[in-house]
Amino acid sequence: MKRILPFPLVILLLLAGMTACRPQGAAPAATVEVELRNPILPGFHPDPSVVAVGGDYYLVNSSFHYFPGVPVYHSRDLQNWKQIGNVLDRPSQLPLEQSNASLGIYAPTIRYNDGTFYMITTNVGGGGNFMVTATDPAGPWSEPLWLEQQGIDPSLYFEDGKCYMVSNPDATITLCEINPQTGSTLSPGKALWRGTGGRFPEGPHIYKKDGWYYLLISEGGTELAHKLTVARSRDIYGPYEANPDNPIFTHCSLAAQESNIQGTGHGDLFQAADGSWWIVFLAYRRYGGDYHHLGRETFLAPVTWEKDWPVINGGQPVAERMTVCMSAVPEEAALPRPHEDFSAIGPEWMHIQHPVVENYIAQSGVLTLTGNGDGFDWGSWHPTALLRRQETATCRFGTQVSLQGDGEAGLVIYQTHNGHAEFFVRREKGRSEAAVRIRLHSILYEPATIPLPRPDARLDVEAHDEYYAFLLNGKEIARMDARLLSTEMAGGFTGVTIGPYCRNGKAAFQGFDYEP
Ligand code: 6LW
Repeated sequence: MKRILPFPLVILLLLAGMTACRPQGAAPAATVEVELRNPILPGFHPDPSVVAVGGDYYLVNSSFHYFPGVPVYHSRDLQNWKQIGNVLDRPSQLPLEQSNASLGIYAPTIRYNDGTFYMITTNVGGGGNFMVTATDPAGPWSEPLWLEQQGIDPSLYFEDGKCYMVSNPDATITLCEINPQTGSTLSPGKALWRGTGGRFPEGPHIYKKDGWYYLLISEGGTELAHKLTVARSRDIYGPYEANPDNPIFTHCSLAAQESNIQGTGHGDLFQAADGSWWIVFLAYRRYGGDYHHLGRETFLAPVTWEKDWPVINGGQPVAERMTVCMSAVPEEAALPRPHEDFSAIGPEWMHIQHPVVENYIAQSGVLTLTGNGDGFDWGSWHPTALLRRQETATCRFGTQVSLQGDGEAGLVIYQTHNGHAEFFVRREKGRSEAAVRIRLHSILYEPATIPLPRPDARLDVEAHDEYYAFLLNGKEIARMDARLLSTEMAGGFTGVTIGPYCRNGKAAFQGFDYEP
């Protein structure tokens, strides 16, 4: 019988000049060659985990000391992802006292079983491993069930009414059975695998396909030596045999040494609605040499199976643009929001640790922030600041800020407490000025200080891959090398976030403009 493509699909194929193709394992539905744009989630989106439920895909990332924690994204086409909430949006779910850019929420895993979504993760320094559940991944999610098995990067695997947890205590991937209703441990931890000898065996996930249990892990640490390795067994408790072709994916290779994409690892495999296999994983893009400041980002690559082992992207390095076979589902329209008026503070806005709620008032397009003395240095843990991810190395953001009396308020570019920059208006003893201040470890530097008639100014920042330019009322007054805020320099596991802040006094912001 002749297959008639739905009209919108025909248009889509014609417009894009796409050719039909069939990914391995995919059902004979309409699939086409498309250009995959990586990273699928640019900017600070590390440790991705994904679950496919019918034709819907849900993805989570780690969030460290930010509140709310664990962003949740939804997609139907694997290319366009929309944030639908944050898993941990109540302080009771997310103790963050003493937390910083190297602590707090590490690698989450999202899974679905029998009508319930599960998110399991570690709050490092804040109670260890726990999981929460929801019937709708947009929330609300439950209060935490705290788990006994130690190690980081816990993951869940469900089969035949049983729920297994895997994590890496003592650098050994270890499995136990748990009660998913209570979190209690039902079996002693069984050591499964220590990896192939790389440091930091972590990020384990278990999958089953064609009678094999696969144990996918990361080794080498999250920097340049990061890699994915895999082992398999006929029995979930092992013994596991390592793939002779390990590592199955790394950019720490001759083939990828010139790539701007590095640090590839920490992946999660999944099967799409059409039967094809994919992996989400983290990697970062380098700017200005071996430096990255946007954080570890979420990438996607196709997976095939050869001799019952997964092969990622045909064994080749990934690129920012790749031709892949995908089901031709219509794309969701991405919603660019160049001007944020704060009428409804969306899920992309975050705070460092828990906010002091009464210090934030949004009304009629104006955001009024009250400072509490906290800035972004060590010891300042509750700054009045609304932060969002800087997603592209080239972008522009800005605001009009007016101080009401003495104080300091403006824009922050924050990587960690060791590396951040502020562009602000300050009023002290009746004198007003605008200034740029850069903190890098023990160095504190103000490259520009400009007197102002009033504590009121238009502040814009232009990010140009390797540097930031600071524009006061439209005129450039200073530049900063972006490498100063790189993870290599400032440390942590996060990426640059940007937004309005008020350190002292009270300030009004006429919204926030952000153009990627
Ligand atoms: C995470 C670990 C990792 O727990 O980095 O790159 C750690 N992989 O799996 C923090 O994100």
